[in-house]
Amino acid sequence: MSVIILKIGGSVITKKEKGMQADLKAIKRIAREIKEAFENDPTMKLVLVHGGGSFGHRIADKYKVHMGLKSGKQTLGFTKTVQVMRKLNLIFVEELQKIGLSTIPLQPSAISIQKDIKISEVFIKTLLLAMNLNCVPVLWGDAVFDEKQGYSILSGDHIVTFLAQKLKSKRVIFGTNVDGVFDSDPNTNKNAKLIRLITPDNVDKILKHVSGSKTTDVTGGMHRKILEVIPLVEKGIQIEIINAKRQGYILNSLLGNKELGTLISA
Ligand code: IP8
Repeated sequence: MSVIILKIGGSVITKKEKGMQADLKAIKRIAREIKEAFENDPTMKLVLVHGGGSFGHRIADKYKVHMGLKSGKQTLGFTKTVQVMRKLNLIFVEELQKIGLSTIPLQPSAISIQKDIKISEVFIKTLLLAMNLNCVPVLWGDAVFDEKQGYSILSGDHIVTFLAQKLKSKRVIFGTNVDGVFDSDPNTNKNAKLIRLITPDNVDKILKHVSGSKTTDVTGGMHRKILEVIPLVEKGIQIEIINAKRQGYILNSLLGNKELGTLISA
């Protein structure tokens, strides 16, 4: 049974415009959808990853944690970034546990390190043991120790691409706050069309129209996400980008519907 990796974007579970605030309504709905997916398929193997949203990105940006250690003043910011992400994760995992999902938080900054902003080590055994006991591991974008730079940001997307390969996953779902990848910016062009399929052959053309993130985002937006997953696609992993703000989309994609957003596949 192949593992599904589901990343829930920080923009889905936090309110970006309102300081540091979790979107409890969205988290509760997502929890229900995941629960229903398990009721439909109790053998499903799932790993959850969530992003930083208004919790991690602003504080990381304030102290320039993503630039690595340049001045000692940043170190407090590094520890604060870890702490706010723990807070967001606590809220997220608590809601999942409340409705009966055995979710186990695995703090990325405690089980992994980077070297020059690339994952160099992850203590993956904890995750495997958790899954053997039918627990759903929950990881998140975090500030982590970096062997070269002191510390750096490990984005949730990067965790996803790393785990997808390690766990030989066949499907990765990115639950974002947009319907998928568009051929132009849907915020400025009302005729923008949703691209249903991206392949390694058409990706360069598509990337010319895809921008980064519009809000404070120290790890880049959709552009970088697509670039990062192409090597996975070439290894036969299917990537789906869906709008996790839409009711039922997480449930339906977990149940196997691949036509909800943009599919990136060979
Ligand atoms: O939102 C970044 O994770 P992402 C997390 O998945 C932090 O890119 C701490 C900024």
